[in-house]
Amino acid sequence: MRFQMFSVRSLAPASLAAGLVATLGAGAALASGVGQPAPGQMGLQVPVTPIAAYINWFHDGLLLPLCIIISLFVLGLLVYVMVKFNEKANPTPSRLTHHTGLEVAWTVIPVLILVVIAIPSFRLLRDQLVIPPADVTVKVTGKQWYWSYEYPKDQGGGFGFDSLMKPEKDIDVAKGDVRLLSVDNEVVVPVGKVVRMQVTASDVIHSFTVPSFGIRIDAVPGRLNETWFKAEREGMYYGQCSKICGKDHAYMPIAVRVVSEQAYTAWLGEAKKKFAGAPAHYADAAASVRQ
Ligand SMILES: [Cu+2]
Repeated sequence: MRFQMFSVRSLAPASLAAGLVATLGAGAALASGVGQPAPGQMGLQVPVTPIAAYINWFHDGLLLPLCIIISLFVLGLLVYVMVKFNEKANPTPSRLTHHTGLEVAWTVIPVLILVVIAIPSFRLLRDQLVIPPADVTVKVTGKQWYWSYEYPKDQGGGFGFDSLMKPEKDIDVAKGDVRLLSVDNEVVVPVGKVVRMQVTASDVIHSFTVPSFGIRIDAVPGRLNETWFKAEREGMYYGQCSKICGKDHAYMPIAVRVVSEQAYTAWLGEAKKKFAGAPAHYADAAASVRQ
């Protein structure tokens, strides 16, 4: 505990600065886009799932204020000590070495603060990890350097496709394309439904992350991880691979289009025709694995 007090103290100026910057940046964050970052944005992306909303509250409503209060308190203590107990103001220092009351206080108060943080933190973990009955399941495979998606047959799917970043020359801003985030084939899911993502990888570890859904889970070869989201708003939501996975790590975006139930059913019908047979990249990847 004492060690912790020291480390908090030594970190104080840095965390204070971060807290102030984040507070000042809150104005800029108001202008943040939905489903993608906005220029100059400081805060988190606009949440569109209950989990993401909870994460935003946890960060902006609990952790950041606590951080700012503790930083200001420690700064105040430092200034107080510097003014009151410097050599000039206090030429004969006290020889006091123990103060039971103070020691109990600086042990118990941090413990209470940690408990206050732990309760919503564990609740969030439980909500993220205990997956409610799913309406739609999609399997995601991270590859160097793109994502593949599979829609199971028993849910009207029975097809898979690769999703690669649109090259610079194909970006059409008028059509809503976003540089470095738009892809050739988007994942399409229905609004207001529980979507379960089963996530794995075929080569190295990747990480499937969509900030506005509040999801981030590692894609590990040989392991099937699961996460879920329930988007409450239609639209395009972007994410990126969040585990350094090789030279094109920065160029394997995730693009999820949330649509109405009817539009989803229509898309399923089209996609089944469009993606009939194994996609070209699947064949490539399989061949390269066999070599
Ligand atoms: Cu990756």
